[in-house]
Amino acid sequence: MDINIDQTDSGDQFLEYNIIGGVLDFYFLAGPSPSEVSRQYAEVVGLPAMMSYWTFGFHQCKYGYWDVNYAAEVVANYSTANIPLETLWGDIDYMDLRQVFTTDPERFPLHKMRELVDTLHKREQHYIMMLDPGIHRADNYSTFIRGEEKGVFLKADDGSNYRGVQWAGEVVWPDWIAQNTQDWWTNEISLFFDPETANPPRDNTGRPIPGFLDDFQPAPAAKSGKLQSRQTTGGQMKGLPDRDLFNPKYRINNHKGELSDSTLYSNITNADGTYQYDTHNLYGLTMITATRNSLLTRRPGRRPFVLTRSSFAGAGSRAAHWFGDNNSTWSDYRVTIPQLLGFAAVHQVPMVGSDVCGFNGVADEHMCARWALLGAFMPFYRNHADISAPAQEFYLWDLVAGRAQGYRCSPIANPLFFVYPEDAKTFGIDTQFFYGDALLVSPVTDDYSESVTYYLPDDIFYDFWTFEPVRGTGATVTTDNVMWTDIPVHIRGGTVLPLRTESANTTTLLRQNDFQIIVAPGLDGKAKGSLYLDDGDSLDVGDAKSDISFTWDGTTLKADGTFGYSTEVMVESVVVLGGEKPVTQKGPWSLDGPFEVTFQS
Ligand code: MIG
Repeated sequence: MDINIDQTDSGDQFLEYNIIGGVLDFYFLAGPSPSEVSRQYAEVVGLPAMMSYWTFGFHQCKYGYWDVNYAAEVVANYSTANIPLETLWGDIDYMDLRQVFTTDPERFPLHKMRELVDTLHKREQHYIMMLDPGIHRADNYSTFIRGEEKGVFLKADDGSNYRGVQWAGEVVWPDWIAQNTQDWWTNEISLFFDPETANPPRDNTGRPIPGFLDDFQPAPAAKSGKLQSRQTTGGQMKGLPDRDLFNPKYRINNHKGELSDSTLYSNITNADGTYQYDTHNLYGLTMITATRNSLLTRRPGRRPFVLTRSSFAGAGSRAAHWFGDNNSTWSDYRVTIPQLLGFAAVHQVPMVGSDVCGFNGVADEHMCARWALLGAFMPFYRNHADISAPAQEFYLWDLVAGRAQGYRCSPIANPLFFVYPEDAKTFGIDTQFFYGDALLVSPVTDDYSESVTYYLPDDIFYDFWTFEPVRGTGATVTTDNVMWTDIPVHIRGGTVLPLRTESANTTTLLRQNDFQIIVAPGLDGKAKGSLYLDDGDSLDVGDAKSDISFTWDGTTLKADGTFGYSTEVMVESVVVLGGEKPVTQKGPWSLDGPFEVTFQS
């Protein structure tokens, strides 16, 4: 589809949709405030999925970790450099000949993989493996054979499997709409995780063995397939008849060439008779839906983590999103802010982030230093690079390692105009954002620069690093000499901020640290904030959660709400900003129930 945002000759703004297929569900969300529009959108597409606490930790990935030893070394190097590392990723390197659900017997042999993952788990770290949808079409590849048996692959218009070329060679692709695809996928995922069946005997690709069970027999793919046309015509909401599926009369303004270039042919049919022409935008969404279901079957009750770069409306209720293969350039560093804001504040996909330090090309120390700082304020925080890119792990450079040892708190990002909808000067700002609604992040955005000019609304702020009050005047401010280990962050007056007393190298350790509560009074002297606590992993926590609200009336901090999550973690201290210097009271206060802390004025 083409979406044009433009103006008429007389200056009236309009929005124009030109859509060549599919179904258009059109809603008007009346707000009136921008953040209300966002909440209303969530009512239409679904609330974002709960993410496990550990997924907010720092992730390291790279295409081209060529064996299990290299992967282990990366983990060790992070520890040696004392930089937090929560999760290591395995790109397609781990696969045997790039076939999903297999491991390379020489470079990633199974017993070493188990050792790697067991070691990570002992250290409270995690391992995530990448999956591709392209399934190697080979008669000795059991994932393909089982899929073929269940009829789960997309069909060409003569009813045969649609075949293409991808990582493993000749591949077919799952039809996520077909009846058996979910079961097949769930089975493949659980077989891959299940140590007992990780080394199944080779499938019989030769002669039948009479008198033995089915799984001793040659797999059906080895027999000759009967072709069955999937084409249907008209009248079933499957698209208008007589369309030219390759060259529709309206040509979308697609800079990537013809509709079917570099992707599935638009005339491929899905099991329900629909065409990829109409459904292609949903391919990624249907894949993450199936994958989420598979993970839920494997570990019922725990929050699945699925990450995709192919999204559609509603993706946030199933998965996290990253922005795909970006470049190690300053402009791609800058664009991560509007990308974050679009997904987190508007599309309701809050678990979002870019490949930190960039995927393609060469990252350098200065750019990576800035990117590491900015990435820490994005909900999904992963350093990732291509096989052709030089290594860019944070421990490689002093400037980057310096700050990567920093701090992280809860996600969700807001553009400035969500927080100051009355202030027209905030409308176009896409180089700053609020992390939550309390922290204003204003990174250095110019190439190799040490200064930044950013906007401070007419309000009271406090420097996040020094706690000094800063009176915003609805104008820009320039800060020079911003160190390479520094990122300007301000606390918005009127907020109460629960922070962990110190950072830690894994979220498991972080969760054992106490809280320090920062009170940042607004211009009226008041402030409020909140703290949500649960076990960080259960899908349904029932009553075992605490939803605590903090209010500050000028002299007393009151903590109230529900306290169903029992924890030994305490509130260690309360710090009130805004006087000549911050005033601190030491607790501890338990998080098992309401409490109050009064300051003498
Ligand atoms: O670039 O699996 O977006 O994250 O490292 C080619 C290899 C294919 C694209 C993914 C990227 C991943 C890479 N893949």
